[in-house]
Amino acid sequence: MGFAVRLFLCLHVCSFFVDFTVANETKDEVKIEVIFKPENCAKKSKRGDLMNAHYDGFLAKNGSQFYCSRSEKDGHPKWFVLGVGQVMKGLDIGMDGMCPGEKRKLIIPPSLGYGQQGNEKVPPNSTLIFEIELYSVSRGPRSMEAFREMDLDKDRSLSKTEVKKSLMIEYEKGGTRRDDSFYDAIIADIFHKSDHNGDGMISAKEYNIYDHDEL
Ligand SMILES: [Ca+2]
Ligand SMILES: [Ca+2]
Repeated sequence: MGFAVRLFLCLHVCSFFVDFTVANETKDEVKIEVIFKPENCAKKSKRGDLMNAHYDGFLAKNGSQFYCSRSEKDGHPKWFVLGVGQVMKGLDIGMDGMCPGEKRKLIIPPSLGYGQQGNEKVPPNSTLIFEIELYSVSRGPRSMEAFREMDLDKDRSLSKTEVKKSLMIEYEKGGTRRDDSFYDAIIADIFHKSDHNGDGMISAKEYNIYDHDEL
């Protein structure tokens, strides 16, 4: 339960991550420089893991900073799922195989970053430099185990009621009551992102973004 709920929270919190254009030049790659690696690294990040990290983004051409997660909104480290397009391609690639506590510098070509368009802070065709500190790696937030736990009536589909029940367990652990509007906002966001065919249910297929075929 915890993982799934945390993923939902992540989708909620990480809405600043955008979809990025896929690389069209195969020779482009991310350069990875390991700045610090903890001695003890039993668990390395891989696709599908829930990541918690701080990062700073700079333009390679003049070193100016265009992004800093520390000064963004609440300043908490960002949550996202690795390897599924919640962050730009270059971060998905460059943060693979990373240990909790590790620091990396990534040099990301435009094709794996903001591309030809750029964004409001990044000019078109910019090579990007990211300095990353990874705090935690959690396994498989979208595991089938988590899905089955949430799917109370076992119809292989998550209704809004089922999602709400799992959110309530998570949010009201400490005994704090939340009102309906609190949950309605989160649930609307979750369904907006996961209910691709708009039928008001999150099917196993819609939920399972890792191409597993266990169901
Ligand atoms: Ca169900
Ligand atoms: Ca659906």
